[in-house]
Amino acid sequence: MITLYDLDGRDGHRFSPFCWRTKMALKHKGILFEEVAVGFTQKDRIAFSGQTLVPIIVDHDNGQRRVNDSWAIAEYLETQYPANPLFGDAGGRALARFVQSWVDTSVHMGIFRIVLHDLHEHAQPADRPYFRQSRESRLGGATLEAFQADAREAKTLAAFRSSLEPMRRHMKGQPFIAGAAPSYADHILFGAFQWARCSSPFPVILKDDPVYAWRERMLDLFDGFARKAKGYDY
Ligand SMILES: N[C@@H](CCC(=O)N[C@@H](CS)C(=O)NCC(=O)O)C(=O)O
Repeated sequence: MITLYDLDGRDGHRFSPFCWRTKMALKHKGILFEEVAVGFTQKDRIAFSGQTLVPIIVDHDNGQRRVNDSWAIAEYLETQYPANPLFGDAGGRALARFVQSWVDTSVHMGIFRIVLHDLHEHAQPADRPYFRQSRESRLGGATLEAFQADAREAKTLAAFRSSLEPMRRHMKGQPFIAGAAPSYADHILFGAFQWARCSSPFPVILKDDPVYAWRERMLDLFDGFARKAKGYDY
């Protein structure tokens, strides 16, 4: 049994993209886990990990081992629980690493802008001043509202959707990033779309997009585990 520390939004919305990577990895491995939801400002509750971010796991079947950072967690799970591989071989791990670099930079930045104010509205009320202050200072002083509105302008939105073109082309030959079955690379990208889906009714991708069809396949995995999460259908 594993305990996962996840980010707590309002009314059961759990939108952290990095925690989604870990949740999908745990389901992929078939490992039982319980979730502990922690608000943005409840840093005291995760102080035991020696840092301030989620996801964090505690593995009760392995000496209460604690691991933080979604990539470190994926590697830990792969080593400790080799069944149902997340990466496959060294090439699969390298592919996942590349996908992570692409998602952490390009895809996250695009989605972040589009749902920024909705994220604020889906944070716990007590966490909203922290969220606003930390994100607005990261954005050089622009308000969340102004930044989100700008990202939803037709031109900016089209630029985001065209940034997904590598994935769109890749999907022509296969249903998942590494081939016939989902792998950790898929969970990384999927986390970004769950971030949007669990925090915003705004459709970041459209139904006629092959990326949408891939996201549907991901939502169906593990008996619709991610589809059941509190969010918005589009
Ligand atoms: N590189 C880390 C990033 C983790 C991260 O940024 N977590 C966010 C949630 S999505 C967080 O804990 N934010 C708390 C805060 O902003 O104070 C990973 O892959 O796990």
